[in-house]
Amino acid sequence: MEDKKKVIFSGIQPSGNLTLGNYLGALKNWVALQDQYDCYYCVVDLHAITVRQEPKDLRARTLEVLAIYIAAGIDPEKNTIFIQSHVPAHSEAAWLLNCSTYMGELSRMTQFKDKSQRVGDSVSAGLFTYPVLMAADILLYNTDLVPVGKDQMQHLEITRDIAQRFNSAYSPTFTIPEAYIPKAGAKIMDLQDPSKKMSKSADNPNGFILIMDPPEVIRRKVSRAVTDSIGIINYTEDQPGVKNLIDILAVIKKLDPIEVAASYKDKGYAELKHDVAEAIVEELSPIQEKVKELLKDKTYLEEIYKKGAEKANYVSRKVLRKMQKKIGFIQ
Ligand code: AQP
Repeated sequence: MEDKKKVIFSGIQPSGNLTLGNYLGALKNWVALQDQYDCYYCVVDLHAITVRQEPKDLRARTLEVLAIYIAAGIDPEKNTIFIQSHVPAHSEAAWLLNCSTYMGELSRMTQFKDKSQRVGDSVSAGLFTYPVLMAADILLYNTDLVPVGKDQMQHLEITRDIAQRFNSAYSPTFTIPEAYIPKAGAKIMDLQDPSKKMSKSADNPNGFILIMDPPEVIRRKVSRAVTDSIGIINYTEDQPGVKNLIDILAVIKKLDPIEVAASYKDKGYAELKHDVAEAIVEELSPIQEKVKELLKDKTYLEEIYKKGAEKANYVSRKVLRKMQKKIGFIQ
């Protein structure tokens, strides 16, 4: 009998247009993993509303993210691709897990600290409990591996803690998931402030490259990327802007960043930026074409997310029932 494949769960929020960071840190790895694992790739719209979204934009972006998944190479025949709000078990399990989560541990989450500062007084309770919803997403599928960028590591650790707490308070219920952090591309930095990660909701659009940015915009943003006045290309933390450009080039070209840096030893920043921009354009152009095609065929996209929701509902409902039973709810 064939061995059961290990399970992967991951998702991206339609909280803005997807960036090169989302692509290199998450999506590109999802594609590489799809043959080996039983993968659930979700558009996490419930997460997106932890920060206020314009309904019309949220609708459009949710479909665009789905189209980007497929255009990037995630095969809908091999993977379960779905929209989070179509699977009510996520919200229900999140409530149950909220009751096994401590305020103290949620207060330590750096994403909450960063984002709540940006939002100011109107910070939602949802933003605070975001990691619990993420734990529900992962645990409902008995996930073994979660491919994420480095920024999500803390959320994965709290997921493991919540799962272990639930398992020991009741009885073994959840698989304890592991993070799958890519060796390269795990943290792409903001082009204008390389001390911050590249983020789709950053204030300065010159800091991020969008997957759907046209070639001339990509070239312009890369040419304006902040570097330094050292003038020599090295791969070091002391030159975070240059290091970030080398990282981007290395991940796209599947090369070692130190070797990339060495090959630019006698070259200038302008040449490095030119090559980085061209590599990004070459990588993203075919994806952009496919996304545009896919968005013209809403019926096809609907077929995919409906089929995905059917499978995800079936699998997650079983785990939710198990949780409810163990907690002591009458079935
Ligand atoms: N800069 C990055 N480098 C590498 N990986 C990244 N990811 C995000 N930014 C980078 C990875 O993309 C996946 C989806 O992230 P998300 O959209 O669910 O939320 P996020 O991590 O909060 O991403 P953003 O772009 O910063 O969104 P906003 O601005 O809405 O908060 C995750 O696997 C993440 O690690």
